[in-house]
Amino acid sequence: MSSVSTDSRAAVAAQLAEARAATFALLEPLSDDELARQWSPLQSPLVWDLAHIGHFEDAWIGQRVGGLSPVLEEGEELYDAFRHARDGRGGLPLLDPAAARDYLCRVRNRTLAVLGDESLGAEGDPLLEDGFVFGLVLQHERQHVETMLQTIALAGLLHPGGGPRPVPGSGDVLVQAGPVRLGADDAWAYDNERPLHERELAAFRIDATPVTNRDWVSFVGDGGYRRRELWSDEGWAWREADGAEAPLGWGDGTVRRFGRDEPLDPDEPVQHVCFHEAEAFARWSGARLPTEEEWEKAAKAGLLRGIGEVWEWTASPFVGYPGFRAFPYPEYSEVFFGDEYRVLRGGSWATHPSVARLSFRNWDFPIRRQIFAGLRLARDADPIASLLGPGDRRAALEADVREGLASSPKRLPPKWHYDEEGSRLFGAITQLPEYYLTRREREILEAHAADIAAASGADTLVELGAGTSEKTRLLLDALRAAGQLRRIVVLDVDEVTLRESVARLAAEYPAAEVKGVVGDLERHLAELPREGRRLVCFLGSSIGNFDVEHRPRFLRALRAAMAPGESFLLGVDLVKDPGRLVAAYDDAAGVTARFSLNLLSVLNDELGADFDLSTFEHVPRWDAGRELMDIRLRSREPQHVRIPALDLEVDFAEGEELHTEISAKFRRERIEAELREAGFEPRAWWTDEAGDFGLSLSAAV
Ligand code: SAH
Ligand code: AVI
Repeated sequence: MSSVSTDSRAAVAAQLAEARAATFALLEPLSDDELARQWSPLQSPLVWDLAHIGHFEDAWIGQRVGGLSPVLEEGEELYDAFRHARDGRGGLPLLDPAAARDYLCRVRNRTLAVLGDESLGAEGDPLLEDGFVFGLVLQHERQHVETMLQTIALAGLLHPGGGPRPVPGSGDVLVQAGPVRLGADDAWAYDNERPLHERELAAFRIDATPVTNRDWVSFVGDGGYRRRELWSDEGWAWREADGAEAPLGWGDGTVRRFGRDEPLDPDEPVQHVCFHEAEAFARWSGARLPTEEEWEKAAKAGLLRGIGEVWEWTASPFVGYPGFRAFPYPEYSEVFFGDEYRVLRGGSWATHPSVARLSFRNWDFPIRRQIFAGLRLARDADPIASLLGPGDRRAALEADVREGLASSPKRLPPKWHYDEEGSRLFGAITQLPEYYLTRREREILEAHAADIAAASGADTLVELGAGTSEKTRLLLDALRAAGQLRRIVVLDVDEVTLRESVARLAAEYPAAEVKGVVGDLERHLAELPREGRRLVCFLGSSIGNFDVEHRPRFLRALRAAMAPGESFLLGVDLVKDPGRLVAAYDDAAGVTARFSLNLLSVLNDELGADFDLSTFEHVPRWDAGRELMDIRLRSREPQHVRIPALDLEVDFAEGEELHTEISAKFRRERIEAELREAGFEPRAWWTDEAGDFGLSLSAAV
């Protein structure tokens, strides 16, 4: 501290005096009995905190820096925080309040003497650099004032009180992907805030304001504390054991504050909730807790309001930053690292500003609610991940069209039917009297969704070629009813339909995390999200649209993307009377024909082709040998088609057919053999009453 001027010594002394005045003022109204009582196993007796403040100061300044012997012989034994757990401190032979105050004064006199010593810091002790050790002692005392205030609140002792100021809710903000500088290198920053370092974060959304009492009232009213699916296993175990039905201190429209029942202010940030409650609330809101990195990035960018009203739970466990070095002693932070604690950020109304810096990391057990803690919600920036961006989609379409129209016979892959209009037309097909597939599959799901939920034990439903996920609701409802549903992932090539579907699913299943993946089943199975225990569904007999020779490859790729024990639910249309099959693909209203022709519209729209749709006709045939519907578009006349985007010109002879789709029909033995071949073990098989459609549930083995 030799580099520190007399002025800064005076400033440190003034800050020490101010902190001490606050400590004494806080306890002044309380009787000796109130100070000495162990009010809760969670908190030390107030008189312990008081003397502990003196002990900490003496240990670091008088003893460590000044080289003096302890002011109190038994100080270490009684007041070292690691000697006795909080709940045992009431039974110790503690100093009485008067003696504790006297102890603090004697320690302080020595501190001031050390601070005034002109030779201080001459030997370059890192503890003294920029007066670090004085900052340590100061912040420690300020933090204990907050801890003591928690005890006073918990004990219901009458006190001038205080609480968070109202911060009316005001929507969320988008934080763009990019780097953030985390931590601090300020002279008085703690070791756990160091080193200052940079991290890349994905884009996210975060609420501008903390969750309010108004929000929490809705959560309680919606059965938030009774709905198992909103809680983690650990969180539910806590809720069951504690019996919590609302934040600590809530009555009927009131909140108990320092021994008084006050009306609940709807605009105040909620406080006295534990991490588990915060997490359940976030899930109920269709959101999540921010990570501490996200919180710090948004806070440092000045995007957050209401910081410093309540500590805010984050999703982050308390761990050291890369390059962490314990200083000045491992017991400050390092011994708490691990996944037992969760980080809280920001500071509460009871936190002194010298502690409530944006890089400050508080931590506590996830079950603690006596702290002045609330939360703020965050969300992924976009629930849709695109593996098939506009560029990729275009490149794939171009390659398929170039190759397909150059081959003989001409052909195009069926996936290109599905732009927004194609998906709409498919929706119309499912309503046609001739198209029994959707209704039959729904009938099976109505009868067996609960069996499927139970047999799969899944907490995550992944749907391939999801479309609007209409029938899938039956499975989702069954998973939800069983208290299993955590996550929904829907994959489709059609981004427009997928986005709408994800928004609706998120609204209908607020307790689940909903993700959409824009992707191609033939290319992107390996990139499916892997979280949770998954039930992968491929419904509607869409597997029948793959080329026969691609089916084993698809099933093998899917198996490779799954973990043993995960489940696969596959819907297949069964071989039946050809008359009914052809009718299903050649409906009287002509909807299927429009669906088929839409493939040419996609080429016109996206590649500037000049197909005249009226010169092609929809031709569905039953291929009895291969047991599949073979669907083509036949040119009614000789014609010449231009596709400018590909610099391609194509001729069609009169009657020439373009292969657009097959729709294979199945028999149980055959599809089960194919599943086995790919590494699945068929576990259950159901059909509708009429035996038109089959649903197979298998396990990845
Ligand atoms: N599963 C729904 C929808 C079936 S329609 C049901 O059972 O009713 C087929 C769906 O698969 C469409 O939404 C289409 O966009 C999608 N699809 C077709 N080929 C695909 C492919 N290769 N990759 C991803 N999705 C595909
Ligand atoms: C999506 N797929 C299962 C439908 C089917 O039945 O093969 C597509 C379809 N094509 C014409 N009509 C329906």
